[in-house]
Amino acid sequence: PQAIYLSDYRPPAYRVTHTELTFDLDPAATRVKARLHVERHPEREAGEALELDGEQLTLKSIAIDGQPLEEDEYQLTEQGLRVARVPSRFLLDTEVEIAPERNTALEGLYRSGGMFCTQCEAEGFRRITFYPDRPDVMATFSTTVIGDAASLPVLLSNGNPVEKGELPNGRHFVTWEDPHPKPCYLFALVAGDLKKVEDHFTTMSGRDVTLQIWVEEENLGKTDHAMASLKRAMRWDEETYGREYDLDLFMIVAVNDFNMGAMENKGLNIFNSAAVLTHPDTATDAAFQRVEGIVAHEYFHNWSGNRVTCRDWFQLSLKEGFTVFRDQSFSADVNSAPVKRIEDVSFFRTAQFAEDAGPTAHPVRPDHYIEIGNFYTLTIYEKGAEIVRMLRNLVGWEAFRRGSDLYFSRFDGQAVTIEDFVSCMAEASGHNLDQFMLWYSQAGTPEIDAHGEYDYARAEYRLILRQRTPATPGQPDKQALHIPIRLGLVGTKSGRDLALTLDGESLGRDAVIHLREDEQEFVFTDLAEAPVPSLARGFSAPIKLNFPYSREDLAFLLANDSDGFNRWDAGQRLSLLALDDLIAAHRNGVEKVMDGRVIEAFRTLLTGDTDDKAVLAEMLTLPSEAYIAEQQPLVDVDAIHAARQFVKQSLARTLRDEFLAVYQANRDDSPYAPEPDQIAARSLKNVALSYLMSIEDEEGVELAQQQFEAEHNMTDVRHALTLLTHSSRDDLADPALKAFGRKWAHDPLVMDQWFSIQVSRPQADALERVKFLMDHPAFSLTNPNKVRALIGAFAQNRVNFHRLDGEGYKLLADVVIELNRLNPEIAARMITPLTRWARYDETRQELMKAELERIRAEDLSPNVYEVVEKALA
Ligand code: B3K
Ligand code: ZN
Repeated sequence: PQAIYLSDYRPPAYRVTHTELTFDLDPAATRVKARLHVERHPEREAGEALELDGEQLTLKSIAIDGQPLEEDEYQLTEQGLRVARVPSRFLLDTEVEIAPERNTALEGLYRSGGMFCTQCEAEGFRRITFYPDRPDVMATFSTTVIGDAASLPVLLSNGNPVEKGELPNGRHFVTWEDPHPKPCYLFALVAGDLKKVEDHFTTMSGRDVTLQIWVEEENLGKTDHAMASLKRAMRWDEETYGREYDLDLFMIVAVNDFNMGAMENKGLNIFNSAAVLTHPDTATDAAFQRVEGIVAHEYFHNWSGNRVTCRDWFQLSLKEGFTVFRDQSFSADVNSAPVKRIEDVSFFRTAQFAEDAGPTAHPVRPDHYIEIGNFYTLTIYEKGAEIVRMLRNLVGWEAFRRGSDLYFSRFDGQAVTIEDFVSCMAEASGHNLDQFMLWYSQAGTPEIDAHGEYDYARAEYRLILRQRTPATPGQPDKQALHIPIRLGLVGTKSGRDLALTLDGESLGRDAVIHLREDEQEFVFTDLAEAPVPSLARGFSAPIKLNFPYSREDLAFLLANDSDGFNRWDAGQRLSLLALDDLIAAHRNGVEKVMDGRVIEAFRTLLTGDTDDKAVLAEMLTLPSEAYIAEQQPLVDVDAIHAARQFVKQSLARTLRDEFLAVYQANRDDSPYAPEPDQIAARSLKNVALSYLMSIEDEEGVELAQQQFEAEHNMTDVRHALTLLTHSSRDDLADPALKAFGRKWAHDPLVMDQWFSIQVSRPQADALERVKFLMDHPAFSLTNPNKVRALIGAFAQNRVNFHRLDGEGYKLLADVVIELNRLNPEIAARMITPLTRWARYDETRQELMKAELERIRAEDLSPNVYEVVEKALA
């Protein structure tokens, strides 16, 4: 496979202004007729060949302006079709045959259960018909779908239905027209025996929009939350960004087999059923919130992605980073903002930091790739969103909104670049963002070493910041970035944020300073008391910030910081320091001693009166094993697990009564609602229960069993089941698992949870369970949700995946080898844990590399090839 370079970008030689498609659906032999209205690109010379992308297509006929082409007038290759001589403007007619039932890659047109559906981003449309499959070719579409009337009563595509009718042989058709020019990656088609739930939305200019969610009949009771979320998102985008929906119909379809969460096809969003269906009995609070976020994300793409799209796939973060930022802001506005930020950042610092430090590290705008499907990453999405967040903070919301308005009006209907976006922000704000652009081209996580000193005599605090970004593959040398650091100086006597004066300028009590050089000194004057600095508040930049905090400093910030995020972070840092000692003790075979300061900090949290239970639940949650691992120079899986378990159990033993009191105080028998107050109380209660269960406290066990058996809502049931399953007692685990598995055998999304819970247990039988469950009737290697639930969850089970006999690695490699043939996109994602081999001890390194070599010896898809080559480079 060949790499593609950003620097090679050229506009297409020919563009398509209008596309007419006719699908005659058949599982084994679907016919696709395409009539493309083609014209030469004004910037390109006459006489160039027409090159169309096409893969796995059987060409049946081809004609230009009605004239069938002779065999020597065109060439077919593995990648597409070439016509050497074409006029400057013409109609191209082709007919191809494809086999949706054999499409296990789930790209292009495929079958999911009895239905037909499509996934075209990034390059799936070329598996449907010959086409210039690139986002800078934008056309209006008219699509006729023909199918069997009995088995496929519903035939959907983008835009508005304009005609329908009966055909001979029990077939029928519907014609759809999408008036908005779009790239083919936004094309969608769905056909199946689906039922709909319908609602309406009146837009800010008073237009009525019909909203439909299409599902299989048995899921009709699981759409309320998605519909409510959609309406909230539509209103929010009008109020916050001034964006109005632009068609009369907006449809969401739930499908069971889907590689990602969802897809923003124009007017016809296709969703993984896991990302849209909810019910109090089957979905957890986290799932409700995830659905809300994804529904909003796909809807927001209607402007940030569809109306204004990407010029080429290197610009992917243009739409994804901006849209993630928009959905995060939405979720923060409609739920608990501090908790949303804590959740997003803890995920980011665990998973994106690991990506940025590994062999597949890449800039937010990569400059080359082999397979774009490998670039739907945390870096493109989440780091891209952090960059947009920094921009918003740098220029302020009002200028940001003006910049956003300018961007949408100036580039409406166009395919543009990241520079186009940032230059609107620069223009609207008057800021110079040249150095800031480096965030897009430079990979790796910047590390900031901070030092501070208070001078009593001069009443000054000197803060020195040094930045360096470690080398990443292909980028040995890094330049200094423009890093906004939001900070406060918390007075050690008053416990209050002190007034900040920098270079004679008064900045208030919470301010942003700008680090632009490798090293900079900031001197804050007129400080009557010594401060503890609270740095990078709210995670003001995607950096690692090191400051030599003492444990007393951290306990102080945990108690006094006015920034909720940093208060939480101080607690995490305090726990991490204690964990460091315990990890060392474990490795050296020394007796472990619990740090009393952590216990006192927890006691204060548990007994204090808090107004924010959701944040308190986060503060009582220890850093995850994965996050602790991120902080270690070399990951010692067993020591990390033992140390964390030790802290948890020590806290539980000492504060048992306090945890029990918190549990009891937060029980609630009122009917389930996914509302912030209820969610907060549930999470606090469940955190408390997990401490009690960590010591298998008698009363805790009883409460967990009661909670499981009460079947009040899935959040509580699932949490209790997890605690019982992860306990050391099989007499607790087995009956609960059995009961749950029997009760939910009919519901694939719940069975996914059942799979995950058991294969993530710390007990030594996790791997055997995976093998056993791979033969379970509810498991299937061709369904991405199942693969993630069983294999993906096991690969996150740190002690068991990293078994010293290498069996965990072997199992994953076996699955990757099979998936490489079935579904390359999923296969490439599943390898990720093996690519991180450099972080482990020598024995594990060798075992992991051996499995990567074994994969490399296969006949590889470009997706898997690219990842494996990087991992072994
Ligand atoms: N844009 C889609 C991504 C689909 C890519 C699959 N290869 C989902 C989203 O970000 O909204
Ligand atoms: Zn997206």
